[in-house]
Amino acid sequence: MIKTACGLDCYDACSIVVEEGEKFKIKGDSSHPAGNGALCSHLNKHIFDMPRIEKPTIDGREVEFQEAMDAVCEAFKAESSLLWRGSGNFGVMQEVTNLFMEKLGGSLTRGSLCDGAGDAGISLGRGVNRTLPLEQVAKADTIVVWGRNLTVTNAHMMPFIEGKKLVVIDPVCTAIAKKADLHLQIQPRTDYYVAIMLARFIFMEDSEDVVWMEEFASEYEDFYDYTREHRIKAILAYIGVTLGDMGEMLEYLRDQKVVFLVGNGVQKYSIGSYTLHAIDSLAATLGLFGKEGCGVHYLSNSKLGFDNPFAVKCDTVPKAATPFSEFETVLVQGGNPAASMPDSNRVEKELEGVKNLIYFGLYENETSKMAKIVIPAKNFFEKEDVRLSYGHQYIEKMNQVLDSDIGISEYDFTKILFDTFGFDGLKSEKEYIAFWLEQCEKEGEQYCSPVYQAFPYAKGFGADEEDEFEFIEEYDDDFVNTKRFRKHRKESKNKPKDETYWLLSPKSGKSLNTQFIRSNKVQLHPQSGYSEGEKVKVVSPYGEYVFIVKLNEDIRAGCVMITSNTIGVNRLTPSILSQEGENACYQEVKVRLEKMI
Ligand SMILES: Nc1nc2c(c(=O)[nH]1)N[C@H]1C(S)=C(S)[C@@H](COP(=O)(O)OP(=O)(O)OC[C@H]3O[C@@H](n4cnc5c(=O)[nH]c(N)nc54)[C@H](O)[C@@H]3O)O[C@H]1N2
Ligand SMILES: Nc1nc2c(c(=O)[nH]1)N[C@H]1C(S)=C(S)[C@@H](COP(=O)(O)OP(=O)(O)OC[C@H]3O[C@@H](n4cnc5c(=O)[nH]c(N)nc54)[C@H](O)[C@@H]3O)O[C@H]1N2
Ligand code: SF4
Ligand SMILES: [Mo]
Repeated sequence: MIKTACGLDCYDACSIVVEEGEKFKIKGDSSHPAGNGALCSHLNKHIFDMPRIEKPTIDGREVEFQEAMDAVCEAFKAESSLLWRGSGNFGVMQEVTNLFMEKLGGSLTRGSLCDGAGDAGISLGRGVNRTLPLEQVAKADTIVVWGRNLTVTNAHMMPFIEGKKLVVIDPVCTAIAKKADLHLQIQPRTDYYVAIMLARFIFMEDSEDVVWMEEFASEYEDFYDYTREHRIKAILAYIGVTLGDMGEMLEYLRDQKVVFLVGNGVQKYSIGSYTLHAIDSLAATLGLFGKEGCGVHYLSNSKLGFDNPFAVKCDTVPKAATPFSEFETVLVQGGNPAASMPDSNRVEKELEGVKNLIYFGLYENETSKMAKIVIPAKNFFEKEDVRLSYGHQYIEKMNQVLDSDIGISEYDFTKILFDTFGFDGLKSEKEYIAFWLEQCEKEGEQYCSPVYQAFPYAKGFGADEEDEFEFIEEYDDDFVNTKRFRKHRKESKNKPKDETYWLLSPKSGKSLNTQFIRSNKVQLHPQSGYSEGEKVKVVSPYGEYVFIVKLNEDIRAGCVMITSNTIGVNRLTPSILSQEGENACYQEVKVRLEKMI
């Protein structure tokens, strides 16, 4: 029996069994501790339905591989080069191309489109962002799903939360919210305040864990004072909850084993780091670190504890606001920045200013269409790799389980560049893969993170576990009623009354970001006055686009939802960076709707 693992960017990092027989058939690995023997529709269907790029092209003309790679090598002789890597494949071997950029003196990106703001907030409090093991999730009394669309983006977590008390904090009444004992359908971008208010109430009623804090978070009295600087009545009104809701919430937190499953949704804002830091500070108030059945589970740092052979010293530019046109040659690998980055209007202009845009990927998309040179890649079934996970502690060897004439692996691509430029130092693919796997812990046959701890932070915080937890002590909000937005509203011809909506842009079950099935819909609350199937123009300070209306009464009034696989969604989003973590801020934007006549 051959196994491999799913390379898609997803919490679950499923292990896959390739069934014996003539035809290539796969199924979930029922022996894997994180899966339950099932795969999702991306692997059961979408990935096999998706037409691949089969031939390399130069200026749209199909060419032989040799000619295309000669053109790539020629392009890298330019004055300045940038590698922009997306997360289309999560295998560690994706990063091997860094080694070429270092030798060449090219640039890479820093920061993130994804979880960087939250990660920065966690690092401020805990020093390092460790994984909360799934067995602790399974031992909790209460699960708080906080801005994570569990059934869609992290379905393999479901068996671990079965039968527990369930609270969901989300502006949308998601499928998991419908199952919850309590759903706080809050106003977007108010999670920081939710956490601070809850911490304040915990202190007020003396439910805080003084014994734990005395040892691990001794500045707690300052934190209590800090929470008291926040006015209760005004803030609860701003969040959109009542004192009664908060009282009910406390019932689920007080004197219990609690796990917060915090998702990407809470931190797609300039203030995203403060939100995670505040949630962690609430968790510390309750003494939820280092204990059985307790903790905060966010997208963890999967490379923590590894000596990364692809870590290089290069100049960097911020990923979420990349100034592409400053480079003569840009290699886009495993991503679709023309659609996935915020502020597509800016990105498009920037990409048009690149002399040699090289796209290295599997599928045609907005970025491949703009590229001068297109190089087809091998997919994760067709090459060797190692799969780490940001959702759990388990690690898989990804084996080549399919032969294909299509495409080239990242390793082979890098090897050609090294050979052509006469660079030395590239080791064999096998050596790199062995180097990653050697560093893993092993539980029987199962690879595990080298820094796996059953009870993370039980000894302390920081990389050496010698520090205390640092509570949040400042919050710098620069958005609510920003001058920029008010100015825009004044200048706008079709003056909105007051119908400005928060843009929610979560993931879709039909796609993995922009891979697979795309959408053209904007989801509106029926109260918005629009009808199903109608066209509507959505306008933000950054751009506008026409979508088809889909009514959805599960969305909080005052919000619209456009999922990340929707064509045109990022014409509406800003290319600002989060205050910490240099992350994209997809939801730091309000939009208005214009009727199409
Ligand atoms: N099917 C599928 N699975 C995926 C992906 C995919 O594209 N498709 N993408 C993968 C990737 S790259 C990532 S990063 C993960 C992310 O997966 P998740 O962590 O689930 O993140 P999102 O889907 O972006 O948003 C989660 C929830 O946050 C809510 N939300 C929005 N704004 C707020 C807010 O201000 N406060 C609160 N409390 N909630 C809010 C949304 O309504 C949504 O229900 O999923 C991975 N898994
Ligand atoms: N509006 C909005 N925008 C978002 C988000 C959102 O929630 N809302 N989410 C953001 C997040 S969390 C993320 S992580 C980003 C993701 O954004 P990107 O990292 O740009 O990922 P995708 O858009 O999914 O594009 C992935 C591409 O990788 C290629 N690919 C797949 N496998 C391989 C491989 O093995 N080798 C190579 N060379 N190429 C491969 C495929 O051709 C595919 O088109 O999007 C961000 N953009
Ligand atoms: S996309 Fe996620 S849930 Fe689906 S098979 Fe891959 S790892 Fe598992
Ligand atoms: Mo992501």
